[in-house]
Amino acid sequence: MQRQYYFYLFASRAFTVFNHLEERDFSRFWMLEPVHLGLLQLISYLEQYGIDCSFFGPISPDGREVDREEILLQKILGRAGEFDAIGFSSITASYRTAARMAGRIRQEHPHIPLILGGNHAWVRYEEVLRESVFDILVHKEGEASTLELLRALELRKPIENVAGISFLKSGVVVKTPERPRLDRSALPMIGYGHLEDNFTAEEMGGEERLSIPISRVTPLTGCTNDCIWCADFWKPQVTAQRLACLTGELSYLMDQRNSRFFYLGTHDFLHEPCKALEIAELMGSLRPEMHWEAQTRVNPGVTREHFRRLREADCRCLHIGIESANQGLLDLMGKNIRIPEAMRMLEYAREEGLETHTYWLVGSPLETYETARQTIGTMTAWMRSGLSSTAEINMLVGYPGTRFFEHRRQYGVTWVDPDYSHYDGRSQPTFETTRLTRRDLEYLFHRAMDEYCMAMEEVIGSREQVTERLGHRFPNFDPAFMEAAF
Ligand code: B12
Ligand code: SF4
Repeated sequence: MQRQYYFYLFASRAFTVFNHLEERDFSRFWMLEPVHLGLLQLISYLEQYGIDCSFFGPISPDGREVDREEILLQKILGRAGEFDAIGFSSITASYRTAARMAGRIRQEHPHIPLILGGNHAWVRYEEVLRESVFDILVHKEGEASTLELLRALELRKPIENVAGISFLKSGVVVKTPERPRLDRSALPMIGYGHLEDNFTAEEMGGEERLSIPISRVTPLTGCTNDCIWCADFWKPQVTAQRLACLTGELSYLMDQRNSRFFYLGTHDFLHEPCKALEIAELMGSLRPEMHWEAQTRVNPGVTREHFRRLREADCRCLHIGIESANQGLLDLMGKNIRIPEAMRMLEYAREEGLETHTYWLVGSPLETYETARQTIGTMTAWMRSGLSSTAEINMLVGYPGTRFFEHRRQYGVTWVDPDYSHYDGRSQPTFETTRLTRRDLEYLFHRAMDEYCMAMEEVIGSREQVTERLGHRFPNFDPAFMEAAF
């Protein structure tokens, strides 16, 4: 069912926002897998200060299924002796893999300091330090903390004075003070040049460089809202990248990485409509065959005129989180949107020629069978009416560190899955509540995907018709590529 869901998700996007992409671009989607923006950003920052870095990432040549973990591990082990420290990045779902790989490195190279960064390490720092071999955890933004940490290690100075890290000292967990947020507006460009550090020509499909047909750029970061289940730490301010830096990044991606579409990974693009239009103007001045889309929140202050100007600037689509069709649940989760306002915003955007992509959830806090059915029904109604040109539905994962997870009893949660590797948002329910069992959640999610596919079939055609229309632009359904591309 999930494959069919991905099929329709892919096709609906291929027929709308990606309709200028060619067979060649689609055949390169697998190249998106190793692009890790956080690590590559960290590398370019450290190199400014004379610290040499090498980037290792997973790759599945031509989309073939390979043992990603083992191949990656062998590559790191093969070169480990060259490094003064080895760092891993993980989110909750990949934490166990990172810990397992670090364990193998520790066995063969017991003296190399092992560092972990990324979203999971700092929300569970005590647990991670106690149960894994990682020596030091870098919390939240990594750039300045890692630089100071590496300098201290190099000079054999105590690391207690480095803000933004945690480690074990004589068996006791030490957490140093938080570091204020970095001014990210002038960071050096993401170190894309390091992508190929550890790939053979064969792994890159015989090409000299990996292509990034769809690129994610972030001219704005942060969100002033606070949904109780949001695991994102780039809150609460909205900060902007300098336009000159953005221009350089866009040119690089178009010229050197064959980018043909930009996804603005902004949490709230229309937070300040004037700023958004300034960015839009820049995006609109790119090559005519270049298109873009952005992620934003529902904002009742945005007018038709704003949408018209976005369309003129070649914006193809806006991504908007709706999550639930039940206003009571939206209020409870702190989403801070009103459904009629969301509908009006979508209507205006559609009338001005923009596509709209909405996000929905099964398993919102205090969800019942009825509210889930209401959400599924509304999502499919909006897809059928065209209010939402395309859509995505996910099962809520309560990530450690979020209010939903930490105060779960308040939300009727009776069980959480202890296996973090299931927290990837696609395989199975990770909690159970007094209102919905795991089986209920699983059933509702399957039902949601099923109804999604039925609605899509009405809108864009049967599988056979869609396959025919797609021609050679056929997707690879490996979730690693689907996630990276959509
Ligand atoms: C872009 C993005 C993606 C992209 C690309 C990811 C990438 N690796 O570049 C794609 C679309 C592929 C993606 C996929 C997924 N993502 Co995602 N993604 C994001 C997003 C929006 C931005 C990440 C980013 O680039 N940030 C900017 C960079 C600069 O920050 P960073 O990566 O955090 O890195 C900084 C620090 O964390 C630290 N750091 C990171 N690593 C390391 C390592 C070391 C050694 C050190 C010292 C420091 C350090 O330094 C970096 C620079 O400051 C975040 C939300 C967010 N805004 O953080 C979600 C987010 C990270 N994703 C999330 C999830 C769940 C997923 C998926 C599982 C979704 C799914 N259902 O499939 C997949 C899994 C993919 C995978 N295999 O890892 C969750 C993770 C929650 C959690 N606690 O686990 C987040 C937080 C979104 C959310 N709110 O729920 N994602
Ligand atoms: S609106 Fe989006 S980014 Fe902002 S808190 Fe909610 S889920 Fe997180």
